[in-house]
Amino acid sequence: MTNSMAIQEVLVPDIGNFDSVDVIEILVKAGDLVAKDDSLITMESDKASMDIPSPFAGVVKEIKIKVGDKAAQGALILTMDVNDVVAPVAESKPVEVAKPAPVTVTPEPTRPAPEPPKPIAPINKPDPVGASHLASNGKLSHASPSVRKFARELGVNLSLVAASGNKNRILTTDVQTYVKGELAKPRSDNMGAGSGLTTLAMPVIDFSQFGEISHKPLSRIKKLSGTNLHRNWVTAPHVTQFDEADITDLEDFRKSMQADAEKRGVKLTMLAFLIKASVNALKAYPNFNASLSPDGDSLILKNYFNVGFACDTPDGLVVPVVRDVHQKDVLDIARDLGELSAKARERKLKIEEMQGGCFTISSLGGIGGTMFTPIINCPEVAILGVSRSSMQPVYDAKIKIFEPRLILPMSLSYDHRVIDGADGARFTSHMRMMLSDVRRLLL
Ligand code: CAO
Repeated sequence: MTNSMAIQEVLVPDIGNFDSVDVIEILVKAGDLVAKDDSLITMESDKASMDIPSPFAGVVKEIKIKVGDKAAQGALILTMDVNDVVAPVAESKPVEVAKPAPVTVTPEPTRPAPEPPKPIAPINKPDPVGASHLASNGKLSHASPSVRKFARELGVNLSLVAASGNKNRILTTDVQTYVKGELAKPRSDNMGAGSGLTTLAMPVIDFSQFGEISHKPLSRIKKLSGTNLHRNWVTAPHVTQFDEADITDLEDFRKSMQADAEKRGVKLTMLAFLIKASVNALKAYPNFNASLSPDGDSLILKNYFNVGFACDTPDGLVVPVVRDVHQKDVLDIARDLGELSAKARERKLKIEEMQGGCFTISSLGGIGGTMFTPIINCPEVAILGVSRSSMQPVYDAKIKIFEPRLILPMSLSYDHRVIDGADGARFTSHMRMMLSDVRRLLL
């Protein structure tokens, strides 16, 4: 049926055994010049998707259907001004899945019989309703159901794909080219939603061209800790606050207690005092004894005080945790340190002995170095690094003299999302105060 000699109605053709099918995409708009067989809309049932081709060449007058409608055979899709380029189909044919039925052209402008849609492709997941495939040039991009399916499977947005086919049609090879191009681009690492981090791909270099090489596989611990350290490094914005503590008196005290501790089978190390002092500082600055909630909206404050310590083992770095430090004296802490370190080196640490930490200390004092920037053991929010203490001249203003004092370098890295710089400096000042005054520390 025609509204005038030039205006033709385009109806949903025979679409096979489907009563009512979703319209998932409108591929043309009013004013578009379409050729016969150009896709007009895409329909999708729960089993198949199909493009409905234009039975005529002409100019689209009015779209009579919209995305989200359900339509059956005979439903009006659009009207088209065909002027004198009418090419209606002679007879209605059922849908053929593999190939469209041949079209017979008659010169009379009769109501077009439904034409078979393009081959049916099984569906994966429809694109978001209403998401027209507008190409970068602003025109609608066309693709067969099989190409759309292919793109959906790969998660490719067809509007971003350059079409090389006839009449701006996107071909399978166009989708492949697009994917190859995207893969070759600098990689966006999976570092949490919205991280926005883009890193250059590491170049693959054959080092043997420069000299002799050999391969050494990474230990399981090294692989695991490497992945965690990398995540923590890129997730938490780190700031490292450096400070120094005068531990002259503390070291004298430790040495004076050493023999007594040994009798009890304990090696009284500086680390035990550091752990004790850190809990005092965590109590004074509770935001350090916290974790950021997963949604990033709040702080989870902890009323327990478990302190982890980085332990160097032949297999790599592990972090055993001394539990309930606030309920322990320095000797208890030193005993725990000795036992946990021994277990770590003998690979006998249990998982639960490495869990539940609130704060971590990484001591390189026994090895060397002046300062370093430790990586936070997330989801903790801070870590204290200590380096090798050394005798330094310290000016005593009261007696106007330089005195040799044992100075311990400290490096506190904190998560700047949680801790402000002022609190970072307050925390290390508190540590300095505790470590320089044994009485306070042991109270
Ligand atoms: N300054 C100077 N000397 C120090 C010191 C310091 N800050 N800390 C420790 N020492 C000395 C000790 O007095 C001891 O000397 P003696 O043998 O003469 O008594 C010696 O260094 C070795 O100490 P230790 O290793 O027995 O004990 P510790 O408490 O210092 O360390 C542990 C224990 C488990 C922390 C350590 O063995 C370790 O594994 N450290 C490496 C941690 C690490 O790898 N951190 C980096 C992680 S990446 O962020």
